[in-house]
Parts: sequence; structure tokens; C-alpha cells
Amino acid sequence: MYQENGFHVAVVGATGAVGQQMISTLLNRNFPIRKLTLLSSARSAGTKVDFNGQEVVVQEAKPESFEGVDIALFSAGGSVSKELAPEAAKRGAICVDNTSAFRMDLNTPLVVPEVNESDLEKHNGIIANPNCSTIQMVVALEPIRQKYGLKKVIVSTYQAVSGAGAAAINELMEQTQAIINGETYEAKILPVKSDNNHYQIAFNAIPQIDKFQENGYTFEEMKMINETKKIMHLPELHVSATCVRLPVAVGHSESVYFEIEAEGVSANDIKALLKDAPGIILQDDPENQVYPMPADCVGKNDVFVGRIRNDIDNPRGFHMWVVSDNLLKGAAWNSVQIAESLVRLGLVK
Ligand code: NAP
Ligand code: 3JN
Repeated sequence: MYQENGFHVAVVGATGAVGQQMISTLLNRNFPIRKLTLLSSARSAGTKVDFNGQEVVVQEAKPESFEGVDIALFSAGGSVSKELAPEAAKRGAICVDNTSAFRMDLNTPLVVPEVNESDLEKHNGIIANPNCSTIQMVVALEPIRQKYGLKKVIVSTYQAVSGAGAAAINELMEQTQAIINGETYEAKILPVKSDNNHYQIAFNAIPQIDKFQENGYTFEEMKMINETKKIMHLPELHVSATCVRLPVAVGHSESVYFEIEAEGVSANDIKALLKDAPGIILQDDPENQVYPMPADCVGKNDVFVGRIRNDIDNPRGFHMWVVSDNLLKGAAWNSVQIAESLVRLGLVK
């Protein structure tokens, strides 16, 4: 499991919903690890984590924790990344940051390997991993952009609670059980733990993910809009988003409307293109009721696409349904995939 010629890898936020998936993804991919350092806040320091049969003790994340680290995967919130990623980079580590802290920074590449792997070459010690909802959408849109050009995207999301962390998964499970038992359960986490009001998620749909901005969009919606333009190198692309939380544990779904530049393209052309596109599994057979659903995508690294059809009124407009495991391609797998690309491109010292 440990490889003598491998890298010293640190996972920051190792006890969290994403951090746990990062650890299992590193293991499943047989990522070349010489030494594994697991970091969290002081609350979880001392926790023992099993790594392929060997115990690793979680430590409190501090600037000194990154001495000798080659690759640091951050997933402990934006304020932790803002404080500690520059400290890690200063000590020679390449940081792959899963938070929004550096995503829109002009000097930080924002990378989805299927779309813009070559942006990694411009890194200055920190690489940003995009928002989960953005990642699965751009994987599906990029082959379409390459072949037919892209003018406009309008997306509505149906997001799983695990995107809001381990506490939100517990809230959905306990609240569902309480309602079934006829008991009351006070919502404390969703839609946003630090916001004023909390609403029932069990048997409900909440049209708020992250805090509202002055323009009436939520921060999650603005992340999708701004990150899509940056990753696809399309500052002029028209993008709009509505993000909704559903009582699903894992797996984000998206209804994506897009308008292409080319004329005379059919839904079958788009299906043929996506069938062989990297990172995508096409599940599109309406006659046999075949389409992607989150329950089928859990634990898989791919982006699943179906329900591809022409807009009734606009021959250049199309609709598709895009589903992926938000903790894997949306977070842990995309980060480990970036780390694999960095190694393959010889960008890790
Ligand atoms: P989570 O389940 O609540 O876990 C949070 C993790 O961060 C825990 O390991 C926690 O350690 C650690 N942590 C908290 N404060 C810390 C501190 N001061 N110093 C060091 N570690 C600290 O949350 P999650 O769902 O894993 O998400 C974590 C972060 O990942 C989010 O805040 C977000 O920025 C990012 N994220 C990104 C995406 C994406 O779209 N790409 C999706 C989900 C999450 P303790 O156990 O000690 O509390
Ligand atoms: O809610 C979701 O489904 C995705 C949430 C992602 C998230 C949660 C808390 C903080 C992020 C993110 O990565 O965009 C952040 C953040 O801004 O770092």
C-alpha cells in the first residue's frame, strides 16, 4: 500500500464527508503514497483512521504540519484553506483545494481534467477544485462546446444533502425517522447552518443552497455561473442557475438547457458525441425507461447523462439530465484526478 518512491500526501479535513472519500479514493486508485498525513481541527485530533488495514492518527492542522508534504488535498472549508494552503505551498507542497477560497483568483487554475487539464501548467502552488455542481455540468458540456460551440446554458439542480457535510446527512436521516415516528425534529443545519432560518429537508425541496447574494442569486448559483465561464475559457457564455436541495443522501442531478452555435444538429448527434466522451456514461433510452438517477451513481466516478432532446421551439436548443456522485467526481475524485494529472505531467517536485 505505501510505496517507497511515492509521495508524502496530506488530507486536510480528513474526518469530513469529503475527506473520508478522498482517503478511500487515494486507496482505490492505488495513488503512489510514501507517507499519509491526516489533518482536522483540534476537535478530531487523535481520531484513528484505518488506511488499508493500517492505523493513521489524525492530527490538528497547523502550518508546521506541511513540512515535507508533496501534495496536500484540502477540504476543511474556505477559511482553513485561506490560512493554511499558502503555508503548505510555502513549504513546497502542491495544494489541491476543494473550497471556493481560491477558485476565482486569477493566478489559481480551476481544473476539471476532462476539460482544462493543461491549465495545471500555470499553477503557483495552489490548484482549485471547482464546486461539485459545476464539475458534472462542464464535463457534459465540454465535448458539445468543442464540436458545436456553446452560446447559452440554463441549469436547475437537484442537490443531495451530503453536499452540505456530514451533519446534513445526519439531519436528513434523523428527521426522516422522527417524522415517520410522528415525533418533532428541529432543523438546525439546512439550508445553511450559519443562516437565520432552518427548514425541514425530509419530504421537502429547499430552493436555497448557500447564502443569498445582493443580486437575488445564492452563492451556489453564482459559483456555477462564474466557475463554468472560467473552466471553459468562455467569459462571454450566458449562464444562469437555480440550485435546489432535495432529500437525497448522495448524488446531484441537473436539468441542463443549452444552446449551441452550429445549425442542423440533432439530439442523436449530441448522443453519439457524448457516448464516447471522456468521463461520461450515456444512459439514454426513453423507450426502455433508461436514464440516470442518483441512487445508481453512488460510489461511481463518472458523470451520467440522459434525456437528451431537442427544444420544441429552438432548433439550436437542447435539454439533458446530468447526474453524478457529488462526493466523488464533485469533490474527492476530481481532486485525486488532478493529483494524478500533476504526477503524470511531472508537475510535482
Ligand atoms: P464536513 O463533513 O463538515 O467536514 C469538515 C472537515 O473539516 C472535518 O474534517 C473537520 O474536522 C475539518 N475542519 C473544520 N474546521 C477545521 C479547522 N479549523 N482546521 C482543520 N480542519 C477543520 O464537511 P465536508 O462536506 O467534508 O466539506 C468540507 C469542505 O469541503 C466544505 O467546507 C467545502 O469548502 C468543501 N466542499 C467542496 C465541495 C465541492 O463542491 N467541490 C463539496 C463539498 C464540500 P473536525 O472533525 O475536527 O471538525
Ligand atoms: O451544497 C452542495 O451541494 C455543495 C457545497 C459545497 C460547499 C459547501 C460549503 C462551502 C462549498 C463549495 O465547495 O463550493 C463551500 C465553499 O465555498 O468552499
